[in-house]
Amino acid sequence: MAEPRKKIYLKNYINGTFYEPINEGYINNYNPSIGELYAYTPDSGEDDVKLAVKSAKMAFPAWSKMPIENRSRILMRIADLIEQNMDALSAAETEDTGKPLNLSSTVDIPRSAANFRFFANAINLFASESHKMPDAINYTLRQPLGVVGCISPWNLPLYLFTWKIAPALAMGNCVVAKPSEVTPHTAYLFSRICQQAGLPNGVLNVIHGSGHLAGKAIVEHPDVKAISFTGGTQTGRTIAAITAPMFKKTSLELGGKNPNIIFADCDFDEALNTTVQSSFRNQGQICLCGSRIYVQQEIYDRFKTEFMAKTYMLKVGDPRDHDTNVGAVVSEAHFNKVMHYINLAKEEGGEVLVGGNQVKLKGRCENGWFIHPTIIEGLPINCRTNQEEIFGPVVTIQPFETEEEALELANQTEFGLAATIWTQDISKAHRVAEKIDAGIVWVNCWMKRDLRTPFGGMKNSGLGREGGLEALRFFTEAKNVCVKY
Ligand code: TXE
Repeated sequence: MAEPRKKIYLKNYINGTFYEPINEGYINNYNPSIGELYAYTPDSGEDDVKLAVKSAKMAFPAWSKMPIENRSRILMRIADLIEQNMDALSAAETEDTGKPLNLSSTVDIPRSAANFRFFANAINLFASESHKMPDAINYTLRQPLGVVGCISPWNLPLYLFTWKIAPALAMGNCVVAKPSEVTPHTAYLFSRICQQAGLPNGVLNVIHGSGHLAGKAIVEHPDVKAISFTGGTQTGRTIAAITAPMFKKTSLELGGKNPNIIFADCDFDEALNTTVQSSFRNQGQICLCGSRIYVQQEIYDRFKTEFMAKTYMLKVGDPRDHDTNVGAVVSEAHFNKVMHYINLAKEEGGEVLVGGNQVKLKGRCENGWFIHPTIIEGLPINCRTNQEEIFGPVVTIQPFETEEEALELANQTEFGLAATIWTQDISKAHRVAEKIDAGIVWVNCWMKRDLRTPFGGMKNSGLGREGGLEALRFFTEAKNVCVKY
């Protein structure tokens, strides 16, 4: 009989050193594709956070004064090391999340390196404004804030963790960061990479643990000057209620319920193939996935039939297999949540066209949490299935007649993160893009990302924008200096 595999104990990274949590408590960490416990994550508390903030404060003067070229060089080294460790990081991301290895190795980990490379370059070009008056000149200093907190979710673990940390560090801040307790593994490996890259001690501190203990302690700490958060809308609301009276800078990237509007004059095949991706990539667990599909009446039947056929063809399988399209959802709790929504959709009168069921695989993954990609038809816009973020491989599909109707349907939720529009009519594309309630609109594409562009949502999808200059500015305090001559 095979020896049971030794469990991994992850550690906090504080002041350049790896520590066990002070309270010695750990959280069980499961591999969702096999349904097995495989690691223990520190269940850190306020005391660990206090140590991390203290070390970040100590590191701040030297890091913020370091010449930009030197800071940039260290960040580049981190990017290089992420690339050199691509295989190990991709394997860990897949083990932790259940996502296909062909996704972690082509999207998650390359993008994590790209985040560091992008912001390492960006600070070399960053400039602040100056405003001339007849007898004076104003210039704006963009000074780092000090210690900032970065809190990230489980769906794109290292990708979103580095998306926050890289601009914060680039602008000369020191960071206390917490990855999701559901998927902490790559953040731990990443802290080892930072140590190896020669990031000075205390500049980045990684605290593992739950949201209500470690996360809350970071948010509440008076010396943490800003919070950059990605996660659920309710958590965002809880965080905002703490940071608002403390006047902390807060950036919130929250949930979505994104419309995918497909007009009859679209490039049919492009729209169809991309819609399969935008519906089910990463098991539908991307805040940018289009979960409400609206198709113009003239092509509705054909689109529905071909979309169903392509969805049937998706291979739900072992995330390690190179031809797997859909892996496991992230946890048992999330599996139950998504299945609950599928049942709710039926109660609300929806007809399941494809999927709706758990997938039981054979062999290694027989105890994993897999859900068949699911398409539901026949639901009104105001039902819970069409209003709440399910965050799984579940979409609804519905016909519409006119542009006005499509817009009305698209905008009738409390969310406003992303939208996709499919049409060959350039005027219509611009018109709809302008009127849609979303911070990010894709026309005839999806998930095409230029890291210089503003990224974020309106309404209940968040506050503030990440990406490019927006991120660099967020992590600074603007100070205007007016000099009279
Ligand atoms: O997210 P949480 P969860 C949505 C999705 C999902 C739901 C809940 O619908 O089903 O949110 O997921 C930390 N103070 N999204 O529960 O709780 C937490 O430890 C400080 C959308 O996993 O928001 C983790 O590090 N921190 C989404 C991070 O916040 C707290 C991505 C996110 O966890 C905290 C993920 C607190 N009080 C989920 N409570 C997206 N839009 O990308 C939790 N955390």
